[in-house]
Amino acid sequence: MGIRFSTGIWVFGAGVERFAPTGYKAARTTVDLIYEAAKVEDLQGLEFHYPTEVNEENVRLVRDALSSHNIKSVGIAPVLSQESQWARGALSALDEDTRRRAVDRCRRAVDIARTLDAEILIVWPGREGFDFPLTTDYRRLWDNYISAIREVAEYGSDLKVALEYKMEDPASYLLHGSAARALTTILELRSQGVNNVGINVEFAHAKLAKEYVPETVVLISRYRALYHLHLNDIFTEVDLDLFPASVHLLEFIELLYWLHELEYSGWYGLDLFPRYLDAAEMVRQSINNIKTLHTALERVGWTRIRKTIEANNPIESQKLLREILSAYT
Ligand SMILES: [Mn+2]
Repeated sequence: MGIRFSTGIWVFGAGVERFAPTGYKAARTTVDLIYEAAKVEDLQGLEFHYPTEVNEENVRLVRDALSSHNIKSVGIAPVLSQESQWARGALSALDEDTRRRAVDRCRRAVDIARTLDAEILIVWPGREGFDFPLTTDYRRLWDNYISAIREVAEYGSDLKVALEYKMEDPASYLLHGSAARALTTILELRSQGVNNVGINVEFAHAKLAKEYVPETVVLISRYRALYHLHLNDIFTEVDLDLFPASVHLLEFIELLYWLHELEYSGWYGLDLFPRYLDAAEMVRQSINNIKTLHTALERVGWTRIRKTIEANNPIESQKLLREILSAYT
């Protein structure tokens, strides 16, 4: 099958959310969480936030724990939203001191990524936007944001910088609300000679942007910018990181087809929120959902699916969907 699965170490954490401010479970050290993650048979990679989950103090312990469990460090995500210092923006902040601190946070995250041999810097620009109308010079906001991403990408020139877009929350309005908006930043930076910025597509965030995710990954791949995936699912408007394919099953089937067709060779990252569930079991079931769907597609045959799509016949496509579902056993 050749799919490499990773997930965030935060998936194994206490599960703090706005309606459970102390979490659903006890807090544990990152090394203990790695031990927990290692129980998931098909998990080959982990992602970490800097500095909350990995930092200068524990990075060697984390590296040793990963290597003793034969798990790869995939990506580091600098924390740029969950602290009061970023309330008014981080990389795009109109306050220059704040913006310098945000760039510095990313540079340190790059250093940690190098120590752990991680290939991706995940930038989730959750505060890069604004909260209220008539408060912001949008020209300065965009200038600040793009020049900060440029600085980070140049510092981390040996890494892939993956922007994770989302419409809103925590900021009321985010600059990168959709794949196309993130692509404008990527293309602008390329015109300045910066070629290591791409996208981390989170399934639920794409749904919030009213995107059809199979088409979205094709658009992004057109620009060779599909750097990473955060697979999960969502009912309607609240981002609760559900089991992948548990709501949008048919869309997920087509997504897996296109990732194969595009020869996507990156990680299949899982961004999940187990809440009160056992985290290892949620990751295990998520991987099984994806593997089983992938096997169903294989059984039907990639060529057969490609030919049906090429035929551009909606009636035949419905027959194909049922064929894939009956292969899904
Ligand atoms: Mn995510």
